[in-house]
Amino acid sequence: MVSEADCLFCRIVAKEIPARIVHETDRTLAFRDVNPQAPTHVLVVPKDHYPTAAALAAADDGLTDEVIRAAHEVAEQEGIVESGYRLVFNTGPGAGQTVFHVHGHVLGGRGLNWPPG
Ligand code: DGP
Repeated sequence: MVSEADCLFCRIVAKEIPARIVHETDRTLAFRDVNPQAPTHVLVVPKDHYPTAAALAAADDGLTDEVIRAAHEVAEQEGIVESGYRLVFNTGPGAGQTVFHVHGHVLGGRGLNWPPG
């Protein structure tokens, strides 16, 4: 596994830091956001360390597809597919990314406005 010792989400993947895990595959992990912005707020990450969505996409080995599929499976589990859910990858500090291990936010369970702030 590609891991970085000082990466918070690598440490969650390694189960060194506890998280409320809701979904797991060989190459992805999904856990509840510690500061939820909606009734459902789950983070989906690749287990390997890629800092941003751009870096993950550039790897081009099918992992991007797996992360998005896992996000949809989380939405199905959470019962938010019919009402609609949002999948967000904040990419770069200017877009609000604070943890540099790529993660998709799965948000739902309430009305979601557009455009986001
Ligand atoms: P972003 O701003 O897009 O990089 O999102 C980072 C998210 O990570 C933010 O919504 C809060 C969440 N987060 C930060 N630290 C932890 C943690 O230790 N555990 C969990 N479960 N979530 C965390």
